[in-house]
Amino acid sequence: LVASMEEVEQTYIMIKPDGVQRGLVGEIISRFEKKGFKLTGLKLFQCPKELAEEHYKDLQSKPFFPKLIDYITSGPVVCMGWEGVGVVASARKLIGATNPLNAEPGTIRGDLAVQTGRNVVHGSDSPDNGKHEIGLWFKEGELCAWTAIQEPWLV
Ligand code: RTP
Repeated sequence: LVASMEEVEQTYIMIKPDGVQRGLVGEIISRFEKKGFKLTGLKLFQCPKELAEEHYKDLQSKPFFPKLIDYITSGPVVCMGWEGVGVVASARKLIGATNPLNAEPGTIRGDLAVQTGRNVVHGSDSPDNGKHEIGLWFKEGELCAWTAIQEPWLV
């Protein structure tokens, strides 16, 4: 029943400025909490241009890159670290396809978004990137390692 340390992954989830502006922060956090993942970091943050460019550097050559940087820096984002077995792929499933019109109903983008350029949330695409992005967006001391005190069915 207890997962080994190797199975436990970290992912970086970010509510983009449109999610904050539209009042979807609670709704989006709830979906990861209800699934059963563990929150390890959480902050509201105005992202500087340099950090947005670093985070999305793999997309540097894309024609939409400047618009993407403007979007991500247009207002505060909510930065989150989530931990759990299989959390990276599972979070991507909960988030849904990049283009919200292709995202299944029941997913965050499928339920809450319409445009690729306003797709409300980001999720790391591999366990290595999960660790890397958490390191990029959080300072030491901002993350919290904690253990649930009791299994809920024993309460
Ligand atoms: P994310 O990194 O935000 O979780 O998104 P993703 O993996 O689903 O998609 P990716 O291809 O890595 O693109 C990153 C973000 O760039 C914006 N985008 N705009 N054609 C476009 O205008 C376009 N394509 C991508 C989206 O905000 C996408 O989430």
